[in-house]
Amino acid sequence: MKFSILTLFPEMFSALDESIIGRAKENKLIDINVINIRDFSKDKHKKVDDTPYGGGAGMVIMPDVVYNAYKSINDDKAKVIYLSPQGKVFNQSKVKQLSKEEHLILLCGHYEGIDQRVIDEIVDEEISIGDYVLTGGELPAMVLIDSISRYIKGVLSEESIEEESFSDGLLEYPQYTRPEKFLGKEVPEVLKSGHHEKINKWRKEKSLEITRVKRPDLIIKKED
Ligand code: 4H6
Repeated sequence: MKFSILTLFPEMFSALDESIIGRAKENKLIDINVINIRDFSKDKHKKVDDTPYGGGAGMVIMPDVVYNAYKSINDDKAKVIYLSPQGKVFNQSKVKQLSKEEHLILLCGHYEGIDQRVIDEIVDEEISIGDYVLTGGELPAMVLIDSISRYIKGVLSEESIEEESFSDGLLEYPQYTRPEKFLGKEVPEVLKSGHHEKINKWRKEKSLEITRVKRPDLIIKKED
C-alpha cells in the first residue's frame, strides 16, 4: 500500500516513524511519500495562499500549486481523498474498503481550505474524521494512514487480527495484567483458570455488555 500526502506541513508526518506504523515502513509493508505543496510555488517568496474572493477572514490555498504538486505524483489511477469537515464521516467499514486500494493520495487543507476549482478537478472522495474543526487536514490524514495500515498483511500479528475478528463490530472486552491484586482489586478469577472455553465465553459476554451500555448504536447497525 502506498500513501502520497500533499501538505504544507510535511514535518508533522514524522509521527508515523514511531511504533507499529514506523515498523511497517521499515519492513516496506507500506510506503509513505510526503510532498510539500510549497515546493510547487513558482513565486519568488514561495507563496501558496491568497485572500478569498468575496472577502472574509483568513487565506485560501491557491489551485495551481496544489495541481502541480498533484501532477508530480504522476499516477492517474491513485484515489485522491480530501480531508475536510464537509466529508462523509470516516468509520471502520470505510477503513476496510480503502485498505484494498493500491495508492491513496491524501490532500491536506490548512488556513480556510483550498480553492474549490482544484478540489473539483482532482478529488475522488471527501472524508471527515468526525464532527469537529481542526486547523488542518494533517491529523485526519494520519488517522486514515494508521487505521488503514492495520489491515495490510504483516503489519499486525496474526494473534491481534484473530482477537479483533473475535469481537467483530463490538467493543473490546477488558484486559488485565500483573499484579494479581491492585489497590485491593483482584483480576477476574476466570482469566486465571486456564480454561479457554470459559475465558472465551466470559470475553464474548463482556464485549456485548460493554457495547450495550456504552455504544448501543453499534449493536443495531453493524455495517453501512
Ligand atoms: C479542508 C477545508 C478535517 C481542511 C477546510 C479538516 C476538521 C476535519 C480544513 C478546513 C479540518 C475533520 C480549516 C475549515 C480551518 C475550518 C482543515 N478540520 N478547515 N473533521 N480542517 O476531518 O477552518
